[in-house]
Amino acid sequence: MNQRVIVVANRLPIRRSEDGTWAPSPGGLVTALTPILQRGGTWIGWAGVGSGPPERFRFNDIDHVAVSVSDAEIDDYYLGFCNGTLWPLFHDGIRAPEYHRRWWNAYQRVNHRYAEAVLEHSRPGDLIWIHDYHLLLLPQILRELAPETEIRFFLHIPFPPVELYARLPWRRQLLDGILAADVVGFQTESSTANFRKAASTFAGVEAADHLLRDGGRLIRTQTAPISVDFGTYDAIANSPDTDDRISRIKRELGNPEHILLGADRLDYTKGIDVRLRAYGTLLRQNPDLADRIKLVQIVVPSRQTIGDYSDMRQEIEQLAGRINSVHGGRHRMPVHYTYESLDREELVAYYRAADVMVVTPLVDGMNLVAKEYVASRVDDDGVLLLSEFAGAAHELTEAVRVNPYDVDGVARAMRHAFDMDPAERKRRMQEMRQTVRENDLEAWTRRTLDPSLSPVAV
Ligand code: GDG
Repeated sequence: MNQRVIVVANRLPIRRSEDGTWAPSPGGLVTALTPILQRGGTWIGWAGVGSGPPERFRFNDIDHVAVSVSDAEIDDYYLGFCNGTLWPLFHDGIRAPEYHRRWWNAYQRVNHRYAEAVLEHSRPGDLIWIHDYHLLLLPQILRELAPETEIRFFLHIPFPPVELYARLPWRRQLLDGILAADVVGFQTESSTANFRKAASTFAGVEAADHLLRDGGRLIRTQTAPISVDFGTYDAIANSPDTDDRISRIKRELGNPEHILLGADRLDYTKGIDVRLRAYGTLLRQNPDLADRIKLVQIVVPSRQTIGDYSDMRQEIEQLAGRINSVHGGRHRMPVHYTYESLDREELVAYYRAADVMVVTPLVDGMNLVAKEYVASRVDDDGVLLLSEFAGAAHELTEAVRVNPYDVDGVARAMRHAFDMDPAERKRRMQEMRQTVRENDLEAWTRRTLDPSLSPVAV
């Protein structure tokens, strides 16, 4: 595509390194978009810290525009409306969403600020590509200020069933916000269907095929499951450095017979507590296993100042501690728990060291960890245990599927996973690798930026 792409997301794809300089964030989206943006695009977002970089700067051959968000707005817009209202509501309401007019006001204000930045740093003909739940009002604000702009929007988290969405006091405003985009993308068919139902119920648009008609405008909806950069994971996993890391990791863990792995951002949607409970059940039912297996749980710090998150952390740490005190001994700890962020090379080594990857979200837009595990298993081995409520479950059909609400079922699935015979493990992993290889991040980018999806004439 020759059009210049302006990516707008809550965060810029950079982070501050320990020496105070800026470095690219290691995220997959950044890797996928870098070549496109290096041909002349811009990334607009918040730098993640109050005293950020200059407003506009070139980094990694990409123009970056930093939007400023004040401390009060971090509270009301980011921690408040984004992560205290929208995040829980859009994740099946598994924590009670809070509705505060002050948060809503801040959300509107910050969305307007992003719109000003887009207008200032784009020119006619650019494609504006807006990401995620932080910026649901942005398409409409832009459409009003610059009606001819081509706008695409992608939601990374699930769109909830209409019965839940109905509770939102600002349900109409947010739908109108999104509906001003030309193309609206979702991770799964059910999110797409939920959005279309909500749009026809509360925003009075007509739905037909993949289109929505809003007066004289047509909006296209698209289901496009996001993926990972298969080649990069495959290459890291194949490197001699990874082999050394795997040996070190296994040695440090005491060379257990079987390693189960969980790696998640701290979040109550990820079901980290579920897998610890299931693991405790497994050990209770099979006491002989405590000497032979180890669950490694890596928790990446996230949104730590929100009460639900610190509560979840405490609960997880208590569960891990209890399992170690009940089933452990002086020289054995059945759970190895860390609360830290690892670099990607180390994470891939853990993926390769793990006989079973345990991914048990109660609800998840996609879950990239599941796909990264598959992309890293260059040895065609390893079993993926995957919640049926992760978006990734629709594609990774050869995973061992679990209902994360059924703790006994998850415990049985863990046992089944490491009892699985090698030929079946290989067949399943090869099939999943084929799926992720063919539907990798580049394929997703091609689909979501496909020029033939451009505005449809009525
Ligand atoms: C949202 C949606 C959707 C993990 N440990 C470390 C680390 N990670 C990286 C993984 C992975 C990413 O974090 C987590 O991605 P997920 O997809 O699992 O989850 P969310 O953060 O909730 O993402 C989700 C996604 O958006 C994309 O659309 O799939 O459903 O909730 O890439 O590798 N990264 C580093 N250190 C770690 O220890 N650096």
